[in-house]
Amino acid sequence: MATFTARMAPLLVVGLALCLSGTWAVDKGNFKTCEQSAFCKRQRALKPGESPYRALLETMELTNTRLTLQLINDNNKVRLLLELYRLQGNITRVKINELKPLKPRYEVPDVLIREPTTEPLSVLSQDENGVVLSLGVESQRVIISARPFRLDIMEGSDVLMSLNSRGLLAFEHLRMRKDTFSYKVTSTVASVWDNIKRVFSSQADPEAEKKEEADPANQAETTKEEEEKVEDGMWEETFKSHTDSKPNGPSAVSLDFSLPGVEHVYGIPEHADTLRLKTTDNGDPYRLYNLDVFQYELYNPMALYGSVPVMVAHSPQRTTGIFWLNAAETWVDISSNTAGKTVFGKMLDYVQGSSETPQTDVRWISESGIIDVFIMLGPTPKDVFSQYASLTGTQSFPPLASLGYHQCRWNYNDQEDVKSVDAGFDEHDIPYDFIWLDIEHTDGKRYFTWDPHKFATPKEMLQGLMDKKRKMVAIVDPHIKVDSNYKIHNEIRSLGFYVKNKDGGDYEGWCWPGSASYPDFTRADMRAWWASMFAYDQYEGTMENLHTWNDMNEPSVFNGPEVTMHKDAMHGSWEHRDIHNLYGLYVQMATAEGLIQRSGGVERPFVLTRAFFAGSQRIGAVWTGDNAAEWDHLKISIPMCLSMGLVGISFCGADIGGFFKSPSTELLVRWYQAGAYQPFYRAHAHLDTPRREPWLFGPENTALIREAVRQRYTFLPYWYQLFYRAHVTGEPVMR
Ligand code: NBV
Repeated sequence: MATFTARMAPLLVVGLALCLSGTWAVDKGNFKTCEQSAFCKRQRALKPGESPYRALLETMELTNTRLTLQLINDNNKVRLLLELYRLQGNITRVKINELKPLKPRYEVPDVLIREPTTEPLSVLSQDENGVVLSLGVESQRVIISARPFRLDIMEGSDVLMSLNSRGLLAFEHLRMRKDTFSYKVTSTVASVWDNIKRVFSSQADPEAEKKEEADPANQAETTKEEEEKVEDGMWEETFKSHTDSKPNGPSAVSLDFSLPGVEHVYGIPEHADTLRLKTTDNGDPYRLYNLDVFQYELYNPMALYGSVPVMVAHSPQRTTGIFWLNAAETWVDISSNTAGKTVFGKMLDYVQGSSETPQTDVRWISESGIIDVFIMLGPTPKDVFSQYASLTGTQSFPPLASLGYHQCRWNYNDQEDVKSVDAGFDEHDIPYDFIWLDIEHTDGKRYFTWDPHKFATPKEMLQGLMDKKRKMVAIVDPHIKVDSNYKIHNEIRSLGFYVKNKDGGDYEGWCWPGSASYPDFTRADMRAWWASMFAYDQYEGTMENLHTWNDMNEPSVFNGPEVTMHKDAMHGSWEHRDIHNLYGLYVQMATAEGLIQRSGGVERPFVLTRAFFAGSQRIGAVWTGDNAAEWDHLKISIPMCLSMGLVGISFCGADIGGFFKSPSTELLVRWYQAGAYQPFYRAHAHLDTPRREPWLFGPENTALIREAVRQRYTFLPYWYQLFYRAHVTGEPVMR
């Protein structure tokens, strides 16, 4: 592993200086393309065609609300188990897992608000080619075709959505590594499974064993290992100087969805791209992998800080949605039969009576986990919003003040500075509610502490703000300085709460404090401990008007692969690979819980996060990270926040003025004016940029900014109302 040393810090500074002096470009070489991500490359090499999967109709079992069916891959004889559910509110859930995985595969916890309510399913007809199921409402049916396996969801004579119609279902089963583990190639999956169980179970049950042998599902069609090719990147993958050890080998899952009648698809944030998603035939798929991307580029499908694996498909007739519940690195390909056709071309088709219906095809590829997909059948956009909300919850209802204006910069230097900025607002008669402190307020980047010189009396500062009914936000990042004199570090270490590296030691990476470890937020006991650290007697110098900002929670690891955590780091028995996109959600969840608890469960918390996942809307606000003081960045803030709203996350904003570089006065004013109409309204600026408080640009511009901020406050009751609606129904605030 390449280590980042203090001697390399100047490089970082040079990087920052370069970007501040004007050359804006993401270093694409730091981030993988699909071609450089072994599983994406493998899966994308699979072209549409006949699927090797066959549904074994004789294995079908139907209880009142659950259908199960085995699928077999005719190439390698590995069996999968398909489960199908009809959920309350016009949602169909399809789960596919290995019938007998060598070990359990990760199923995402804590994102669904509850176990969804199932509704009755019934078989309408069945023959050797397939099964027709009734979905109970509006003549909706699911047709399961056996050979090859595909699934069509119909309403009347319309196909609403088809799964595996392009034959791209792929499920890399867990397997033994051949060169390090010798076993007979003729052994069956079942016997490997049995051996493992025998070794690990102290009380073998002979009766159960007999039953298993009699089960046809376990019998040896399965000389599967004979067939399999070992490709580069299956058991180890190197990117730049980082090697991913992949102890579990290949484990990717993939599935295609066809959307007849659909020309417009939206969602799957976070990408700095147009609202309507583009086809990906001539480039990379959209990538969902929470990453700290320095100087992100606009209009491309590269991953950014957060991921919500939800796509909304819209046509004048119907809106549907796909929620792919998987927290591993994911890529989404989009193609369309009308892509590239001009409006004139489409009209010509229409006049000439061309019978081809427009269609969008999408394909989801994830590195590990299972296929667990919720198909939200609309039919209206509002229905899709409430269907998604019924699964993952709605936007938390924010404290009213947090909908006002926020004044931030990296950094307000000391208490005096805070006081004078605060006074500046009064002097210039500009309303504001929150002033923010970035990482420099801490004692050497030790979160939950204050710099003893610059912020010697934090309570006094907070009280000063409180006297004017104002609030403050202080940053708390999840990388913890490895320092035996730091209470937070000592406790996390002694409680064994850090993420582990592949060899079992505490995972260490490089971040703002230097060497840092990362609490394992996937653990409920860790989250409870973290929450308890926000108590007034633990987090010294705090009061009820201090709220929290979680940054760098992708997590960002300066010297890690793609600036994040190694995929073979361990969270208990799960690899970081399985949970990566969930980490940021858990950080914000534990933090918000802390703020709730410290108020005795009375107050609604305000917590801003940079990384997010499906369900983050239940916790707090999100911003679009490190943008730049450029017109294009102001423009992109609109589709970026609209996209998030479509998938539940309404409380979204972009740094007003742009984080990197210095805005022209006109850009700054325009940004204040546009930002006043976006849900989260915060000005922010990089450490090395000149100061830009609203009164520093001459009286005319101060007046324009004052006017914009006052407009925001004039509409505050309306914002509050919109957020209440979002909280109750799931409909987006920004439209
Ligand atoms: O904590 C410093 C910054 C913060 O101001 C910004 O908003 C975050 O997105 N943080 C990133 C780390 C450094 C960025 C170069």
